[in-house]
Amino acid sequence: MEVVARCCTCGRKARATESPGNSKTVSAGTGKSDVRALEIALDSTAVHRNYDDLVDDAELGLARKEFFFVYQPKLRLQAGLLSGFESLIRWHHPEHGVLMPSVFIDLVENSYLTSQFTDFAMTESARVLASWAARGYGGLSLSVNLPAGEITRLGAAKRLSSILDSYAVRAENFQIELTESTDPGPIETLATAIATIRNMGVSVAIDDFGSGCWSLTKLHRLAIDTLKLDRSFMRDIHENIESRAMVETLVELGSRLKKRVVIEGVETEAQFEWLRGMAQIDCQGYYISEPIREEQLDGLIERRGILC
Ligand code: G
Ligand code: MN
Repeated sequence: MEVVARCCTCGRKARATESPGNSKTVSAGTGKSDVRALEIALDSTAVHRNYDDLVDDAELGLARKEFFFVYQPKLRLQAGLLSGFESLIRWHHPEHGVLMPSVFIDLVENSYLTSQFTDFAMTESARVLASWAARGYGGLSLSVNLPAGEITRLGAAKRLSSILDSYAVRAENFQIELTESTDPGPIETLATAIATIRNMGVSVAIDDFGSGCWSLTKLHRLAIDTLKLDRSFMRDIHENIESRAMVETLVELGSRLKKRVVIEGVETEAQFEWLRGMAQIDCQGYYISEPIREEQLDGLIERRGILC
């Protein structure tokens, strides 16, 4: 089957064809780095289903285990070693192939399925963390993307705690990335939920900081551990002195506030080399590694090494 896919960096369309195994390969008449940056992202217009049908499909898909996670590493820059991973959901749709979250996550998060997906994401991550610890990778952290509403929901912290207990996972290795792009709700409610979760030992990150709803006021009010800078800042650092100033200043702000800072969207050697001049930061992006399958972890760790 041929589908239309979209390049994450340039938005250009490309053809995706079925390859052996259960994912697709994507090729396009684009430059080398574009090809590297291509991910299987179905154009939402290519999914010819209405909202209710897609929610039904997603519910069925959950039962049929069509959803899976890939894992993208973060590299602690100064040490040159992997510090942890982010789990990223994918949907192996029976008709449309592997779908990126941009196609379905809004729909899922605005439906009655939200809490089922949260449970699935937390349980899968706990299972994976337990398997990493058993294989000697106990130093790695793993983060899960969740909207604020999922941690402020009644009983959310208790549920997370029971999932971590059932896999005997150290809470310190678990992180929640708050993914909100619009209003995360009352700030006091969110601050309380974050405090409860951090008291358990789980850390909390603000995802895509600098874009969407994450203002400096919110940063000021929320006691979080990690700032993940929106990847748009890195895109043109080599052409734009102001982009460089933004990244430098936000990193400085993060470290002054004693937050860990993760730079997202590191796609080229030149971007990576430029970042080397900075203090303690973590880097994430295609230059370090694209998201990988669970079974590719050993190979990546062999090549990159991990923090103890
Ligand atoms: O905002 P968040 O970090 O949760 O987004 C993760 C998404 O970004 C994933 O779907 C992942 O595949 C994609 N991604 C990861 N690294 C890069 C990168 O270097 N460049 C671009 N454009 N997208 C990336
Ligand atoms: Mn994220």
